[in-house]
Amino acid sequence: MAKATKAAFPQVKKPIQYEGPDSKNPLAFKHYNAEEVIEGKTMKDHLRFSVVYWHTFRNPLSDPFGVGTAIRPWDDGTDSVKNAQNRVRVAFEFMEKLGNPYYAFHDRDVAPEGKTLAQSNKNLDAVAKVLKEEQQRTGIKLLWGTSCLFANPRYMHGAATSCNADAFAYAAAQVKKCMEVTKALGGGGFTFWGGREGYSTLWNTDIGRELDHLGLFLSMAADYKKKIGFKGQFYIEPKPKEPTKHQYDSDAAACLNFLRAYGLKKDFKLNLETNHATLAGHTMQHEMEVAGAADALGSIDANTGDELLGWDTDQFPTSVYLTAQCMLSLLKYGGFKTGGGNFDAKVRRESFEPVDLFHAHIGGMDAFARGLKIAAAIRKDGRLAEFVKNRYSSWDSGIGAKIEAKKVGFSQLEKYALTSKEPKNVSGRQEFLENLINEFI
Ligand code: XUL
Ligand code: CO
Repeated sequence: MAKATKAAFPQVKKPIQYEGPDSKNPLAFKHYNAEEVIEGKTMKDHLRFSVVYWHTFRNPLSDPFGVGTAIRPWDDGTDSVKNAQNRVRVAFEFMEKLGNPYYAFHDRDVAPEGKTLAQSNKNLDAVAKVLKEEQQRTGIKLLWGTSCLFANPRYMHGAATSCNADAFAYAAAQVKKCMEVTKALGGGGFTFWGGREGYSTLWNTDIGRELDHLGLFLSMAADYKKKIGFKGQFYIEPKPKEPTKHQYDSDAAACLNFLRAYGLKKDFKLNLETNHATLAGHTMQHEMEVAGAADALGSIDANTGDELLGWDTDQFPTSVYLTAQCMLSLLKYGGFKTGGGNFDAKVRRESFEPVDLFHAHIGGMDAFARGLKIAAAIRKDGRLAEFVKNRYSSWDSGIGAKIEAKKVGFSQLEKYALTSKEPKNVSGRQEFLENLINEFI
């Protein structure tokens, strides 16, 4: 099959260019300069931007109060494999013009679900064939694949944590197939977002049994990964609620506890999403620091919520404070290895034209590029890191060093405290540090 016959984005004739901070062109990058080197690596390699198939190419822009508004002239409105294959050509035209090196998908966003599992698998193979062709034509790679284990009514009680063992089995078969396809497409990872792995009421729920089942499901996935020699990274994506009232993978700390309890820590890293962090009552910086400190910072779903709306609005990130925080934490923990900056974000219902998709992604990429430059400048300046290092200096020698080296216990510490002066604290200098950060933003 050839490329999509008619250009889907006629307003965008050539790839989006970097024009610098003074440009007024809405279809140009002001800060994202792919080949610019920062801390020894190009922006492209630092940020590893990825476009999500589900929002960018499948979201009709409906909300609970109204139908979808998105105008997507290339879509024939059917659930046919042919339409899905044509959409792949359009998606790659978009990404080629945007200049993102990666994309991510759910099995059911790229290919339609059939009447049977066998038919769904066949549909997925037929679309994956076109995905592969387009990947080869453009050099755009799959950041990660994932299975949609939450949309079909069979998963109303969850997938791995369903009360229905048949739903668990179906989900396992679906993940097996999607992992095979992800491997065939050279995917760099596979994500597990527990869409309905949680509960709506505790009156009907056996939490212990459900968690054991989730542990079993993910162990089987890890076994199968080894069996087929899939080398991609597994991720769990925390989210505390929505669609369920409580999801087991509620935040980074809950996921880490779960992974440790079920012996899965070695097999998984976390894919953190800003809007999920805020739904959990955390900042993204908090989530990234918790994951980073546990050597589990894998990838990020780069979006943002709205302070005044309480739900998962999945907006494109535009706050430079947010992106600077993200990039500081990311650089601190060594940057992305397999992961990337995955725009799990959708345009607003009112932004219904195809060109809005470009504005949205360009804005997100520029915001992250600025965040990267700011983070690198803060690191080069060194005062922040120096302050934190000094703040803990009592642990570098004397009694602190002895505690860290496990050379003393409570008895020796009591003796030390009895013979020492009252502990002398110094200021945390929060305001001083906030001002320091603002010097760079
Ligand atoms: C849902 C969400 C998902 C995952 C992939 O809130 O973020 O799209 O990223 O299943
Ligand atoms: Co996400």
